[in-house]
Amino acid sequence: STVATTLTIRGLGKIPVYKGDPTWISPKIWNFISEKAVLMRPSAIRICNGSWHEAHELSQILKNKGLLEEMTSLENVYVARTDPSDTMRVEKNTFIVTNSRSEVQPNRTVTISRAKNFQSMLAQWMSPKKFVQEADERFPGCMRGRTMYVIPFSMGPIGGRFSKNAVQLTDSPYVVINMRVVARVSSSVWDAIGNGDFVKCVHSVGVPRPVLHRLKNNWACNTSDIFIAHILEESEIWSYGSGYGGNSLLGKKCLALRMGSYMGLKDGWLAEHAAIISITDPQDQEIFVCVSFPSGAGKTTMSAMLPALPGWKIKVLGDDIAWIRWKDGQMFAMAPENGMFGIAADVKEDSGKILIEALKRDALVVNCATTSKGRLMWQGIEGTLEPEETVVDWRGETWTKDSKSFRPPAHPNCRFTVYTSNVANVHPKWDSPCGVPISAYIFGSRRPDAYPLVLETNNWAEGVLLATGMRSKVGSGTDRKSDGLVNDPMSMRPFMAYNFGKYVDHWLEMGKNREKVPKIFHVNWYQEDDNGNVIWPGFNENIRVLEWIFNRVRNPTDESNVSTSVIGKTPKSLNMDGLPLKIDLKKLCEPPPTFWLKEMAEIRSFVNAEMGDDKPQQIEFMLHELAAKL
Ligand code: SPV
Ligand code: MN
Repeated sequence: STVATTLTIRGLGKIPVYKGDPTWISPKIWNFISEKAVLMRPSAIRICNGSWHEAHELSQILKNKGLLEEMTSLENVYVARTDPSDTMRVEKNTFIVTNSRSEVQPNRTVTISRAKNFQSMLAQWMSPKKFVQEADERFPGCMRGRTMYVIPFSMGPIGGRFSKNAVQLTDSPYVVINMRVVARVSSSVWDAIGNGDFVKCVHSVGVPRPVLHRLKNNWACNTSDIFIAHILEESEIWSYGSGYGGNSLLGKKCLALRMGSYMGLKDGWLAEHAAIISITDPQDQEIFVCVSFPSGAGKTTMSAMLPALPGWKIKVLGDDIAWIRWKDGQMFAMAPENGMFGIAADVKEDSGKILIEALKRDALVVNCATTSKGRLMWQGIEGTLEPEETVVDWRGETWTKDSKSFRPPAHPNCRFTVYTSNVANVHPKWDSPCGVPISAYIFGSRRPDAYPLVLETNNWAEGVLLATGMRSKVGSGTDRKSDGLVNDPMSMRPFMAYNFGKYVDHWLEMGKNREKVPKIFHVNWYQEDDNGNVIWPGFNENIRVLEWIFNRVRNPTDESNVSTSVIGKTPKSLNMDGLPLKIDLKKLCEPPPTFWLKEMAEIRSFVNAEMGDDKPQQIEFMLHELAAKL
């Protein structure tokens, strides 16, 4: 690139500034940039503008360095293979920094033995003092010999009344090309910020030059030293050591969920780990719903669903994050993201048609395999391989279809980055600055046990209570490993940013004193029989459950297809037209009598441990009341 300007930064000296014009940037923002440049000591600065030209140029540079493979049979599709140690979110080194511990961890007046060595599975707290120590061990000089990219971005449409502006500094051009897909990256964000607030994001892969060790797959990372911190009061996010999505695309989990949920607490809204979709029936009636499943439990799949029942349509506004607030007497959900970062592994040609199609142009894929025909490959679609077609797997090793030692071609957390607007079933209102009015909130977990296929909770508060107790089998996107069920309240366990009792209280408050409160449903596509086989076909057949939900929302007084229990309502029947399997709906929807009693006991012990004295009275009251009724 040609040098646009040479600037002198006090404390750093002369530094070339490539591309963008620094005079666009207000002094307040420039202070942030120059201060961090002095700390991290890059050899150049590049001000990004989010253009196609910029993405193309960076992609070609990365391709020439062997970091990206360009898919010859597809249009503007690139594949990255990471260092095998940098493939997922790292929960264990993710922290929330606040002055007082109790803003993040539960208060406790009574010391019970359990509380003494209590290790929260939700947000981890760090003191500002400890943060300074940890940051001092990592960030000084961490960008030596590298270019520092300055990314102006907005979560939500640029200038939108509920959008949040931010600037991310990074030494990873790979992060730049991904960020411009998942967030709105543009020079107009400088104007949107003006002299106002913005979230300050600092990211480094932690590999200053000269590099003294051999990089794996040309992928720079420092995974033994990963550190991700959110300073809530300062609106600052610091991330070190990883180039993987959730650790490095700071607009996503760090800003739109963790920082966002804290902003929402103060301003009366919610930032949630949920897809936003619309369901349209054969009569062209449409409802909007939020769908909150834990990581790797099918939000993206559901967002791109091609319903098995004729005449029904699913459209997507966002597949991962929803910002929710009241407006004009209705609960609105807005998608802050510009793109999707979904799991590619196991996406199949039939059930995943829309996603397969979306991956044919303008996509980035990480840790999949590629074939000698210039195609993408992962487990689930090996059947499409031609006899002579060879595969280079995600580790960079070559295989053929008949290799005896055929291994999974892709990492189980192999992911793609695509523009929401490139997905065939995108909703025309997907980038509305206020979002859409939702009439139902659907929580779901991955549970092999008897948790019902679908349950309409009795009211907002009880729906929230059950969401508080959500447990699920963990997916492949995180360093947390477990064979059993892991608590994942509201699908937010890895993204919780403040005191859990306050968080649940905020949820309860959101549903109080309102006329039109969305119904809360819980679903479970993953019930298994005694042999460990799932007993519900899932995927595009889930429309049969959505049809029931749709009818419950549209005709709440029609109770003809409803079985009522203490916990809530379940369907008496579902539309099974065209389904070749015999479905035992009773088994799917009616757990044995002791099930809910045990479930309430689990919820009770979880909230006692994770909320301490901050447990909302209403939670205690509902647990008591439901247990009595059961
Ligand atoms: C998740 O793990 O929930 C994701 C992927 O959506 S990441 O952005 O990496 O967290
Ligand atoms: Mn997610």
